[in-house]
Amino acid sequence: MKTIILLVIEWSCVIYETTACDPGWMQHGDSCYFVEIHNHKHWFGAKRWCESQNGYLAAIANYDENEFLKTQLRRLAPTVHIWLGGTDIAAEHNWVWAYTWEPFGFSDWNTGEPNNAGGQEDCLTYLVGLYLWNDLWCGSELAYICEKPLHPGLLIG
Ligand SMILES: [Ca+2]
Ligand SMILES: [Ca+2]
Repeated sequence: MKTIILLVIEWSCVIYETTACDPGWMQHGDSCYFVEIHNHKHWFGAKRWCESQNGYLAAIANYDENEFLKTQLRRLAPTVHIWLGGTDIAAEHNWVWAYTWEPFGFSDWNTGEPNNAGGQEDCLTYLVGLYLWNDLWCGSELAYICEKPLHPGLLIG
């Protein structure tokens, strides 16, 4: 009987370890997210930082993931727009997630966006406060959201 109880405890520990995100990262579904609201970077710098953490600039697959991130942003209340991992830098109006180069399957553009204002808006943001999507000049220094798989080795957008 004692052996069985010990086995159950060990089993629980294994489950806990494989379902936890790193400290400071938030779990939703099969991903972990890190929202950086103080250390602002341009889109390429933010992308590089996420990659240095074995992640990528967040790629939003569906309504549920989008609502989760909006809820976190309302709570954290960043004071600038927030970079996401979408871009049309390779081909104007062809929006893809830089992580996979797959086209958007879901979008949440603000009214009138993407407008490629000034002919130079190629990177995806959440608008501060509204948290609807906008295209913006990639060189803007903004907050950003990184994402990485909950289970390393699985590729999940
Ligand atoms: Ca553009
Ligand atoms: Ca725009």
